[in-house]
Amino acid sequence: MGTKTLLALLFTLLVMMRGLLALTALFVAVLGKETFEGHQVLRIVAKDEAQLALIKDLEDMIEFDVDFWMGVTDVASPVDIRVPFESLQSVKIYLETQDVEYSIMIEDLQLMLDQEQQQMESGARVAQPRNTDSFDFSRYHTIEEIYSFQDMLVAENPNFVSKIVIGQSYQGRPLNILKFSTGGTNRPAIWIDTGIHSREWVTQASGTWFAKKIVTDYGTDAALTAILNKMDIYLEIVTNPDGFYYTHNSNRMWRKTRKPNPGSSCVGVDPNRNWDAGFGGSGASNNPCSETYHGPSAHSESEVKSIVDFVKAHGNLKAFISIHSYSQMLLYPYGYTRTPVKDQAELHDLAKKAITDLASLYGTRYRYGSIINTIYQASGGTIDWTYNQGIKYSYTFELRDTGRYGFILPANQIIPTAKETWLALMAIMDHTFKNPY
Ligand code: BHK
Ligand code: ZN
Repeated sequence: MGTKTLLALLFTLLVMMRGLLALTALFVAVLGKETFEGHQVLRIVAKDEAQLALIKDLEDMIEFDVDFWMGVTDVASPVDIRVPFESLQSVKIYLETQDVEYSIMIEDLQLMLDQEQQQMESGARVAQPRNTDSFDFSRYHTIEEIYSFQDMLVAENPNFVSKIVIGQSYQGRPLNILKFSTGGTNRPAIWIDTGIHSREWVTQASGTWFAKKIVTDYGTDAALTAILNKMDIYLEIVTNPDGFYYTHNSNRMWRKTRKPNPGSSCVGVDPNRNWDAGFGGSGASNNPCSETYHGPSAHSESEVKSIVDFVKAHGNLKAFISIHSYSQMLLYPYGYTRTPVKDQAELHDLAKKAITDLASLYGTRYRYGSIINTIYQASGGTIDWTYNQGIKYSYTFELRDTGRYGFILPANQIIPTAKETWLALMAIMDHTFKNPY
């Protein structure tokens, strides 16, 4: 039997299995959490451009039900994919018949998730923190816990921290941002967001740590104090609350928003493809079932539109930092076009300084550069839009790790991750402060 016939056969089988999977999804909706027993994360390494194209094709083969954890970059960079147990054999055969090399990064995803859950529950047995000093930053927290942390921080620092509700998520959750301000009106400001992709849990956890760090360091750390005497900081920790809730209660691997797509059984839009910067171009999908679905129109997602409205109404943001995980990169625009930004040289040098500072703590190594040159072409991304709005210091972080644990980063890495990232954030904030424009 030829490879072509074999593949055709496989596809037929897979299409049949898709029906089964839809049924599974229904059960999950009724019974609770999706499980990932037997799901593996494979690391694929392409030998040449032809193999790279074959791996890219996997992205469009919805039948395979493959979830790209780390997308296709270039021949030198591995691609990480989560493959459900049901598709594992066929995907492996697909790779093997084409002589594409891969290794197994995660043998059984559910085992890892069970550990994560166990650690969260052992933390939950500790009494609810009554103030932010007793908040346990070394564990992952639910949206309720993070929202209550935010309120405690505001209550403890009424003259410094305030909460602004910039809108509502699709499901009606508040889109909260924390404002750190020592006075003035509409001061030049720095924006930081975490968790726009809900499954990237170390980002929301780090964001929570940053909030406490700002309060602790103001008045004691000279550099941060100087910044905050002239500028404000805005921090949105749970930028995709519906998705975040869903990762805790239904599907740990959820990335997108939770808005239904008319005419499709697939839910959600990729909020990092929904911005009005090359919207709908290469590097985004028009398939609602894709993890990179750009949505019906730019800013169709209220989680995105609320930030857009805030940024425009504020009009004085000088830095915009959007935090993702994983892969250890510091990126600047553009993602949608090869045309370099006019501030490329400055953004590049500052990125280098920031990742050097980051590495000084534990030696964690970051790559840096423009999105399109460093990861892949991606249209409709957050910081392409903010840069085009005139916010020069627009950056995206991809926090730890490089794929050993991926999105399931063990909780004991939260504080180290937050601490090292803070050094890079300080470098960017300090540069922004010292280079007014
Ligand atoms: C980052 C910034 C702009 C465009 C793309 C990216 C890479 C990011 C993505 O949206 O595909 C990868 C990712 O979620 C993992 O955080
Ligand atoms: Zn992301």
